[in-house]
Amino acid sequence: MSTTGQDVTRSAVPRPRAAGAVAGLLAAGTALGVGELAAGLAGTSSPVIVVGDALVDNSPSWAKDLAIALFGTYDKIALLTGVYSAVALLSAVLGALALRRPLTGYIGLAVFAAAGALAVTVRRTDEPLAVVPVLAGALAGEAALLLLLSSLRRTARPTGPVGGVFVPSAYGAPSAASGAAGGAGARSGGTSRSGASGEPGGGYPHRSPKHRGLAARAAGTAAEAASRRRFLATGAGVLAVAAASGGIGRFFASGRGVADKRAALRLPAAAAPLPPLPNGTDLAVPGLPPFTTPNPDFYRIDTALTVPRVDPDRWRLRIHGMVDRPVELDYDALLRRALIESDTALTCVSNQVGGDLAGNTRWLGVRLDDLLREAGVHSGADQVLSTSQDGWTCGTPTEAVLDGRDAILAVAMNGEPLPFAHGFPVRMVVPGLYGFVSATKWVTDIRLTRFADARAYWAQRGWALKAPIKTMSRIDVPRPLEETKAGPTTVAGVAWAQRRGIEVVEVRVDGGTWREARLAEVPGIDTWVQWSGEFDLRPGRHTFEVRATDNSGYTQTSKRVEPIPDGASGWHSVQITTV
Ligand SMILES: Nc1nc2c(c(=O)[nH]1)N[C@H]1C(S)=C(S)[C@@H](COP(=O)(O)O)O[C@H]1N2
Ligand SMILES: [Mo]
Repeated sequence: MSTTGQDVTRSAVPRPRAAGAVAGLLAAGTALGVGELAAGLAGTSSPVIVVGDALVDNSPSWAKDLAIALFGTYDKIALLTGVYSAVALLSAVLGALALRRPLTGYIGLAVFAAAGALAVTVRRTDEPLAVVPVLAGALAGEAALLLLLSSLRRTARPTGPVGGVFVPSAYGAPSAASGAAGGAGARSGGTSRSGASGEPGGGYPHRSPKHRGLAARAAGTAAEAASRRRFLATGAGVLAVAAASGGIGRFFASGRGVADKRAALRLPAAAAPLPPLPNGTDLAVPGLPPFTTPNPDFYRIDTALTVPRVDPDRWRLRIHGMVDRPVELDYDALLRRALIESDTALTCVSNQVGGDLAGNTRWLGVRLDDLLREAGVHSGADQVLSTSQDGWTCGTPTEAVLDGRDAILAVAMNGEPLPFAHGFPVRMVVPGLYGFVSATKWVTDIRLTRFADARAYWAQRGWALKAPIKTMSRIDVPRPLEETKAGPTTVAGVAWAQRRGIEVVEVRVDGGTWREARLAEVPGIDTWVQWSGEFDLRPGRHTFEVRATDNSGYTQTSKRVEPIPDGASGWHSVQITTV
């Protein structure tokens, strides 16, 4: 083979190893980007973080000390930089090797993934789901490598008279292949497009080595440009996917910083703490929900597709509209105010008779009436229109906020900062009103206005403007259609009439006489109350019914109405079979 042939080979595929390295980097980048995205979506740590954490967790203390000595507080950045650099270096080498032996690349990536999966399993914290982003990333990385390698390979296939020359080079083996390919190029060149391509002198076989070299170089330049374009286009596409998925993943993950802040929060104690709950709020009937609803069990109702994660450091509340002095508060300023505790049951207007869209807890928060008085509410401003971070609106009667009940900006429930799903960092709670007119989660804006002038979210959709919670009772035990043993049978449930309190709960079986149920203790009138009764049942089918009377003397009506527009009514009944 002539020197010119060698020249052609070299110029035709510019630094194939470099292309391989780039392919390797891009594949690894895709793996990391998609891993980041999957982690963001799954709410788990990203693969790089998992690997970094595993390294930190499992490195000897002298290494940690050294790292801290060398990098100080930048030790985490140094560690991640190290992880990224190692991945970059290894993937570039792998990519270069994969040119000749694609399998090396695929297996290499799989080994990366296995290392990531191992990191997940050796991590001390229990986060098995973190393996999902590792696998997703690995799959995406393999796919990217496949695309990139095949774009390089296609590049290398004969594309013209001397296209064959590039085949071996493209795989990074210029010396072994150039001779054979040169011959192939010469042969095919003689019978194909050489004439048509307008090259002087006709077919290669009749040319001198020098001529052959020149022609090949000319054709090679065209093929080279095309090949480069193809590889660049594929590479750009892969890069875009990697960057976009990584960016989106990061965006989702940004909420995790807020989770850390929430976890680290130490809320001040209440300036006016309530006494502990009285003994006997729980009747200890199996199957009866506890008096205090555990936060994770608290019903959740909102219009948010993804739970907003509001950074407490960026949270602001504006109180404005029909007021003398608009107020603006940040989270610290809110927490500097006197906090009160309030035992209040929340209820959703959509709750059906017997439904479970109610929960009871001890809230911690700042009195809203104080704030409104400081702002100086204009007369005629009959609506407190609150808006959440995500744009949901809620209209609360001003008089309900100002009449002395525990209308609060709540920051905690059941001794814990509000869970994200329940409005972290700040929500409204106004006892006695259904949630849609009182309980704005992630509240950021409160405007004093008139019901005549502004309609809140659900009011625009046919629900009531004002919606005090209706007196309600529910049977929780036994469950509907349960089969129980004949004989002594416990019936139990909860009842609520926030702002009035429950005076009596009555229960009856099979339409018999109403019997007064036993009532549990309560700390106040704004919670629910547990009740229970005993019946001696014969075998057969039985129907229990319950009704409550509140402290205003009102007894629940048997008239069934649907939740819309202002809450369901009617007696709850449960059928069972005893054997
Ligand atoms: N931001 C916001 N707050 C909201 C809602 C909403 O959709 N968005 N729904 C309200 C309704 S209808 C109810 S019943 C209560 C439920 O509160 P919870 O999810 O903490 O139980 O939140 C209220 N606050
Ligand atoms: Mo609701």
